[in-house]
Amino acid sequence: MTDPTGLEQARTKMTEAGVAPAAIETFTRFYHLLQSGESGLVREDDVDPLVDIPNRAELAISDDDAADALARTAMLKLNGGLGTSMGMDQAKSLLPVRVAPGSSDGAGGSAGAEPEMLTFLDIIVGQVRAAREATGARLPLLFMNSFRTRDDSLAALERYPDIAVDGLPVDFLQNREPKLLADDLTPVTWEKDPDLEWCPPGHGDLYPALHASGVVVALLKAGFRYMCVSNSDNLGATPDATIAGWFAASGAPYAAELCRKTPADVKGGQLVVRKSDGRIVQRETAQTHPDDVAVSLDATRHPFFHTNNLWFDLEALAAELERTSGVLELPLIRNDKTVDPADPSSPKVVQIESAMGAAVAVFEGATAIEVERSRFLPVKTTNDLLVLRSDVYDLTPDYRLEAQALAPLVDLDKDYYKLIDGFTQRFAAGAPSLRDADSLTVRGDWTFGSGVRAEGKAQLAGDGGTVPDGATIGPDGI
Ligand code: UPG
Repeated sequence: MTDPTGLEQARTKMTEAGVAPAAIETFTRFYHLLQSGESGLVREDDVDPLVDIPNRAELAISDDDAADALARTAMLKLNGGLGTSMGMDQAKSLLPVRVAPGSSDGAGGSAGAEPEMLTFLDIIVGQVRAAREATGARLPLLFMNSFRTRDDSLAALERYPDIAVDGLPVDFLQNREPKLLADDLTPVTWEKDPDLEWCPPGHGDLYPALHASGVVVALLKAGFRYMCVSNSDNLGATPDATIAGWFAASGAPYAAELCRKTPADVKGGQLVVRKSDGRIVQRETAQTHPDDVAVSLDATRHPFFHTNNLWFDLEALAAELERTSGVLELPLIRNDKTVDPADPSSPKVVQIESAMGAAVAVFEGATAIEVERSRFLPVKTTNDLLVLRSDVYDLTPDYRLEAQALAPLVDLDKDYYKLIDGFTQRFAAGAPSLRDADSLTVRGDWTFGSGVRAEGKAQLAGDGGTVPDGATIGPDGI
């Protein structure tokens, strides 16, 4: 049964905590949807695949048009999420990813100076600085942080005082909302750690958070017209003049970058065409009916994956935020969890969430573009992190991760490698070479020595042990 006072309690809690009015109204709208049993599901029978889109590789944009559009583009990174699925209680973007160029990789495990490791944030800053230098574009770099990620991220960014330009802020804060008890939808109380009573409302909160921050208006005043938004865990989303030029010429208010789907693309979303009105809508994993999961992942029917690299015309965005007071009509995503994610016996809660990319249905004339895989290198799991740390990629002097081989499908034993601590311990001597691997499957508790190579359909099975320095792992193990 739903407690009729649940919504009022939640609104009061948010008001007292100083949450922005647009976020409280957004929460209220979603709360009503939740109460009415709205699932947000997008059923396969109601949609057609989205297939007919331009391809970045085939665009004919003049260098001048591309440079002109990039000069009016700002970069925004979504940085509000914690790497909870990897057992982190910090921003995922603070994870070390690569050894800095020129620093020893330490893969010999020998004594001596520790190699300098670059985090996602370091690499993002490096990419933007390099693009500024190469193109002369001002390229403001902004982050959307949450109350969980702000302090740590800003502290890490202090070493880059040049990332803010034209008096624009380096970040703005997204909102927070109460977790709701699954039983009666009242705000949960958790005296052990009252911080855990709150959660960020998903990246669909971009819109109320932008509205409250005034950032869109500030960017327009500073002479910017376009904004490229992407996940801070996607190091492929570098400043791109060609896409900026295409987007400017398209006149579209909004565009999403899509990538050809691979077997690794399971956590995330896709765009589909709603049969009832021909509009492009987003379908996230959480909005996919269990009976539709297989078909949604079938690349022969739905060839593209949603990268969450989005382009906004700032004038259109400002107008939409103004028109709606920051409360965009996005679908609800219901996320069932426990109040303490680390304690499965703690009370069951519902988190009300929404996805940034669902706004594709809100903007009349929204469009999409196919991009190369190099623009989508997401790190959702330690499997993805291992590939990114390996020699499958080279880190170029302009901080791009350049693929040297097709990325293999890595599947590490969840019992030992799912959480970042376990993963780090077992790969302390460095990531194995994966350039010659089609896949790497590890079952059991294996600790990797240095200079290890995986080849073909590499597999380790059994209870585990040590993979000696210099060993080659093949289809039959070591
Ligand atoms: N994030 C926030 N605030 C939140 C929640 C997440 O800033 O409240 C950030 C997070 O830090 C990360 C990004 O948003 O940088 C993406 O979040 P994540 O949970 O990793 O991704 P998903 O929400 O599962 O999927 C998004 C898109 C999906 C796309 C996928 C690509 O919704 O459509 O396929 O990213 O990786």
